[in-house]
Amino acid sequence: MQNSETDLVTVYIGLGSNLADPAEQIKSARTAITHVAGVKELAFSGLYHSSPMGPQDQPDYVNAVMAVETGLPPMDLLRCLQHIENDHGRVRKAERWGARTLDLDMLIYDDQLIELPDLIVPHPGLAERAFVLYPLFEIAPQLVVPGKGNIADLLALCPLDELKRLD
Ligand code: A4P
Ligand code: MG
Repeated sequence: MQNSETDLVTVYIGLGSNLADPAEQIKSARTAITHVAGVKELAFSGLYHSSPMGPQDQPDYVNAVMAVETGLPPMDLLRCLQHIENDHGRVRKAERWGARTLDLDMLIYDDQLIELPDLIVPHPGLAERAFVLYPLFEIAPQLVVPGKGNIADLLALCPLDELKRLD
C-alpha cells in the first residue's frame, strides 16, 4: 500500500479537446482530476490553441498540461483518466487521431520508463508535439524527460507551428 509521503511522485498529464466547447472541457477535466482521491494538483499551464495533428477535417484543439502529485500506481491513474474521458462524452472511433471531446494522456510518470500493452510512458509523441512541449515547459522549465533529455533542448528542436497561448 502506498501511503507514506515518500511514495508520492510527480506526474504530467496532457489535456486536449476539439469538440463541444474545448476550453470548458479542459477546465472541467482539471477539476475532475483534482477530485480523484490521492491526486493533488501541483501546476497547470495556460490553455493553448493548436491546429489538428492528424486528419485535417476536424476543428482546432485546445491543449494544456497539468502536473500532479500522487501515490497511485501508473495503471490505476490511467484508468482514472479514462473514466474522466468517458464522463466527458469521449467516443472512441476507428479513425486514428480523430476529433474528441477530451483526451487525457499520461506524459510522464516520475522518472519511469513504462512499456506495457496499455501504457507507454513517456508518451511516445511527446518530443515532437509543440502542443505538449510548450505548455510542459511553461510549468516545468527545468524538467528532464526520462529517456529523452532536457525539456529546453527538446523545445529548441520543435517548431512552434501555429500554436498560440490563449489569455
Ligand atoms: N496508451 C498508451 N500509453 C498511453 C499514455 N501514456 N497515456 C493507450 C494515455 N494512454 C496511453 O488511447 C489509445 C490507447 O493508448 C489507450 O487504450 C491507452 O491504453 P485513446 O485515448 O483511446 O486514443 P487516442 O488518444 O486517439 O490515441 P493516441 O494514438 O494515443 O492519440 P494521441 O497521441 O493521444 O493523439 N492535435 C492537436 N492539435 N492536439 C491534440 O491534443 N491529439 C491527438 C490524439 C491527435 N491530434 C491532436 C491532438
Ligand atoms: Mg490519447
